[in-house]
Amino acid sequence: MFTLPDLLFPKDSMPQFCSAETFEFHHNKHHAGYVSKLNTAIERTAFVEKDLESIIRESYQEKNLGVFNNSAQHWNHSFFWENLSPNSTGKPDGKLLELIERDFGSVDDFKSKFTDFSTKLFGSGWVWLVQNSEGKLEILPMPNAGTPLTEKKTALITLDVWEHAYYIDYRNDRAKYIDAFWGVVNWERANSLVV
Ligand code: MN3
Repeated sequence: MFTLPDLLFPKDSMPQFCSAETFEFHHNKHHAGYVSKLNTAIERTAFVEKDLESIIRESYQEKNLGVFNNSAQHWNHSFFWENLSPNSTGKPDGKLLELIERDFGSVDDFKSKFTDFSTKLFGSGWVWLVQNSEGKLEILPMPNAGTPLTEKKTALITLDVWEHAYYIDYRNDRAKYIDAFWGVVNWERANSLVV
């Protein structure tokens, strides 16, 4: 049985990005819903014995969307919470900074490209900063429950652009939500994931 992970920050600690009400709904209703549907979907199947990443990869291969969507949404949301911090340093550092400058030119160029993909992703989905198998950074916009686990790429940063992530605070203004995201990115955690 999978369980909903606790948030590592108080729900009212990032009002400049999302209100406590948004975190409450997003975590306790949406994320919890995926966990609960995942548990139901894998009941009495061979998936019960497997870890989350194997379930995501195998259900994707088998086009078992009921299992894939809920398992990937569970993993994506768990990753998303950890890449937010009320004590964001505001800019990348270390190896991550070097790679961003190498592969995008500058931090500003990276942010503007990521912002552009996030603004233009049609419908619901996720935008990821990933590292591919050659070590190069890429921005991956992925619809619905899309996750870099199926692409064998290492996730470094993600932004949830499903409407449920911002509608309470921003209504339909996704651009304003994306702009506020840059103030709460947990760059230290992203840097620690660089291969
Ligand atoms: Mn979400």
